[in-house]
Amino acid sequence: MTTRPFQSTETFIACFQEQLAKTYLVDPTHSSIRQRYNVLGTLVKEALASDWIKTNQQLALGKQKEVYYFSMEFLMGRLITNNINNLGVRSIAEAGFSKLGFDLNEVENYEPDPGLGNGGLGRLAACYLDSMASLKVAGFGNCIRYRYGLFRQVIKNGYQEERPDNWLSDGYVWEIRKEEECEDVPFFGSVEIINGKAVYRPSGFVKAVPYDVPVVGDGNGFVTCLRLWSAEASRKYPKNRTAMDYEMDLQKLSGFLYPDDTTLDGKQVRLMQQYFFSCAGVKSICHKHKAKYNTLDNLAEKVVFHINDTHPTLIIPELMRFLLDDEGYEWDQAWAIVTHSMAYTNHTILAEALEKWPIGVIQPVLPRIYQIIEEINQKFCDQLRKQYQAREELIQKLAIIANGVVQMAHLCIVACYSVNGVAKLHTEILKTMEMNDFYRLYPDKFHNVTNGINHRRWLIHSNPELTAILDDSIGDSWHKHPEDLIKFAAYADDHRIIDRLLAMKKTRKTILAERIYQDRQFVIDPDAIFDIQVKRLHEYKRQLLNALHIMDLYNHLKTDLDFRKNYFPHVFIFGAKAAGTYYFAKKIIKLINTIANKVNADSETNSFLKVVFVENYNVSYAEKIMPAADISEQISTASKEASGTGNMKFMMNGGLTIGTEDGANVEIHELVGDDNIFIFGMTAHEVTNLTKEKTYHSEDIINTDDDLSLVLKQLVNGFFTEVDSLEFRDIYEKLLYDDCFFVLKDFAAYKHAHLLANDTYKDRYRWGQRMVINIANSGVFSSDRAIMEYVNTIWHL
Ligand code: NBG
Repeated sequence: MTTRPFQSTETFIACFQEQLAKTYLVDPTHSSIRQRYNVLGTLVKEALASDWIKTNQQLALGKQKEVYYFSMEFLMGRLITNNINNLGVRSIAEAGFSKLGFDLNEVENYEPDPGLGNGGLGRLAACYLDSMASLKVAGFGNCIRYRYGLFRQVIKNGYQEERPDNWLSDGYVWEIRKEEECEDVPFFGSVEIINGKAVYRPSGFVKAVPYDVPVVGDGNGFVTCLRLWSAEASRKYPKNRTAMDYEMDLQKLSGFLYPDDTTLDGKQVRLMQQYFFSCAGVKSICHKHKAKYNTLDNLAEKVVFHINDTHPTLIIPELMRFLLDDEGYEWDQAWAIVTHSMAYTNHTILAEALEKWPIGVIQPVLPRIYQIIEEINQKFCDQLRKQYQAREELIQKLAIIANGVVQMAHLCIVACYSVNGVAKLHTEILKTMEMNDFYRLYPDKFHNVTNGINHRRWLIHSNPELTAILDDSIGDSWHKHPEDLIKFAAYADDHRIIDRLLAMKKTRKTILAERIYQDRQFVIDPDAIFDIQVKRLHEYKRQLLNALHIMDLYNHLKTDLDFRKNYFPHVFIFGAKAAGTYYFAKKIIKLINTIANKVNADSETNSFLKVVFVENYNVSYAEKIMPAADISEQISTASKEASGTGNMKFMMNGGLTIGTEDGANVEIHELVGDDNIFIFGMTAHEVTNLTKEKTYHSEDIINTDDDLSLVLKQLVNGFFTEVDSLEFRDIYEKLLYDDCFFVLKDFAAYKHAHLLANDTYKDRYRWGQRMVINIANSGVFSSDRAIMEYVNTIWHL
């Protein structure tokens, strides 16, 4: 194309027409939304190409340090809006489309929302990539190009059903296949020792093909990328597989994203996926580095490998393998490079999420890698014995390999120069409890970087109404310096601003209500309180507490007229996917939908109380939901939620939190003070102690709380006429006999927090003041701040 499409409205229209004709042989009036989307995407990609090339050239010349962020998940959301905005071409695209009679929003909404992640961890990685590009930090993502993302959720008869997320069905306009940069990844086979050197003979290879997706910085001409690896047939074909079997293996390797519960089923495939992208990523970084510097001696000076949770841990032994076997380094030299270039972030203390690979699984699949892990372990244990005079008992506890399993977190802590938690409380728990022995061994390795969210996506793009209020009051410096949002605190007594904030909330609630109506043909009133809990479905997140509380509210509304008089109408909104094999979580979805059917159908109370479960909650749905909440539910059992990031998104959009002292809620609480958040329930300390003491019996609570006792009975006594009375028996029994997340223990406190919120909301002006305080203090939760902390305290770029 000779003309630059985004020079003017005219050039845009001309280029658009030309491209449309070239690709699809249609003129604009006969084009479909799909065609318009693909053509617009192509023009935007062309527009960012020169910046992308320039950035790569600068980085090649500049020889600055780079960071490679390895993560099994990147929940990028739609990129078109981001790219158009960050390139600064929105006004031209908008004007051009309006002349052509098209709706830009409609076309933007056509983009598939790739579900390459489960939840917070994957979305965090995406926010971090955006911040890196926007702050001109040379950072790149590494992940798998899953053919199918996390399932698409359908609710049928109140139950979750999982459908394939076929996000690549029509191609992906942003990606660029880099055939020239493929890497072979070996699997299985045997290792021989020849002249004291290990020689690995894999039984076969898989070709890893990189697809690069650009990540465009905010108006700064800087473009980095997310590299997605796809598995294809290698020329070095495994001898013992038929073509058909081999094709099946490949499909599994980059076929599906695993949901975040780890069942034994499919463990080997998951491990192979982890090695697949770890190996390809490490090799390609090393090859690039060698081409640039002619040596790997200075790798640790120029490269940081960041390990996002333990899933990419295998980059540690893989880099060792590469240096030892392919490059001929001695162990100590190689180990020095590895241990000076790797950093690890821990995202959970939940035992079931801390990865442990049975030796019987890892050794046959990755024989050479397993050998290297064994040697690392051996040397580490020897060092504990000699240098620290550690007792055998402690050595057993800290060992990387013990009781027949490889503990990936231990490997990370031993090999990485930095280990960080994702919120102050979480890091404290790591240091004083979960990883205390390691902390005493390596106190200097431990850091905290509280998570952050990308304020460009979660405020500027998702909430233009609030953005306008902020720009009019405090100017727009906060777009580049989100910490400037604090200036907004000066408006806490400004009636005009508070009126505008309340109007903004109403607008955003109306927009969400329309979306919900489109999806579920269900009407909700934007004048009611929107009380929202959206996140993965997990017992520790306690959607069940929320559900039981709604049942209790309903009982009161039915029987207590005074209560009804005092109750401000509420709409409770849920959004959550449960892992397909997580039986209990799926039951909770069914319960929420059953409660919804019951209360929504009751004409006596449904002007006060409605319940909606939105289907297929994902990033683009979240963009509509986050700005629309009056109340944000962050009610995990204290100590269990490492940070949470939804809590920050709601806060930034003026939602007030009902929450436990958990994860980043603690820091939100510190910032806004007691009056501007509704904190309730047990503290992390209390949870830990009570768990240890084993003295908690939920029956004792039920026996003294008639309301709660009634709610529990209703789970099983035919109260829900649409289901069999056995439907929720398991929930009932779990609560009664094994309430390990203290749902019932926190029930009364939760109820009280809700009453307080209800009363507070009635004074709309005071509520608006609280919104101001929350918004003003949310700047520190920008991912720009988090990335700068990584840059300064961990990556040292
Ligand atoms: C999740 C935590 C959240 C946290 C995100 C991002 C995993 C393993 N962990 O609390 O549960 O906000 O990580 O750090 O998904």
